[in-house]
Amino acid sequence: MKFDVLTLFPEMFTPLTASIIGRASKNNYIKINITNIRDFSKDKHKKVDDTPYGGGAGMVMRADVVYDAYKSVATKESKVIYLTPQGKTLDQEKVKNLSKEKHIVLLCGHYEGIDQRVIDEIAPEEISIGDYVLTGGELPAMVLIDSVSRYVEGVLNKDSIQEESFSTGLLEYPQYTRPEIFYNRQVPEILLSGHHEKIEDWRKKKSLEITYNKRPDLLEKLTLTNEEKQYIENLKENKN
Ligand code: 4FL
Repeated sequence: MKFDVLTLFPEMFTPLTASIIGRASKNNYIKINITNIRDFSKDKHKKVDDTPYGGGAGMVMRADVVYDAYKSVATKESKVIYLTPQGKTLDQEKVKNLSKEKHIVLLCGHYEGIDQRVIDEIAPEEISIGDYVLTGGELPAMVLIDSVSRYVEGVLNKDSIQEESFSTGLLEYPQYTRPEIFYNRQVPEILLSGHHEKIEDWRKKKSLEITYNKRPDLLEKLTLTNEEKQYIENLKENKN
């Protein structure tokens, strides 16, 4: 998987050299290429923005400069995404689908925005990472790269991706490690028992319980077995 990022602030992307994403890049499971939109300014002062027609505060990124940066990386094969609060909110299903792409181009806006004509011309898919305003699309682009890369072959070991609860649509069960007692709190007995089947059952129930208590909205989207539905009914009536 290759990511091309179009940004006025390439230095913001150094976090992607650390940890799992950094290793995935080094080992060539993913390729992250950062392009400075400013390199496509034809102006002797390297200007990339100008005052908005109609007046108002702030600056607008010029259509011609953004378009030339886009042209320098995009092919017919590219999935082009503009990170913007106007987009559909990124969720795990969208992340999984994007991981099937070969080439993703991420356009990051800054200042008061980008000239609408280049957005209309490129017609990128618009994606938001949540209903809040940031200083630019750079952090959202990194969030997308991180979440999508986790599904790329070789980036994670296969067990962790299958075991994780968001792939079942549920929240994670709690984890414990040494010491066995911490401030008088014992690790749940079952986890020390070595009964792998019972442990799996306990974890599944914990995932259901935590999802019901903290994010009941997530349960709406899921197809639950009758046993799972019954377990949740019992939770509601405090019968477990
Ligand atoms: C983009 C916020 C995607 C949330 C300012 C410029 C943003 C954003 N998701 N805020 N881009």
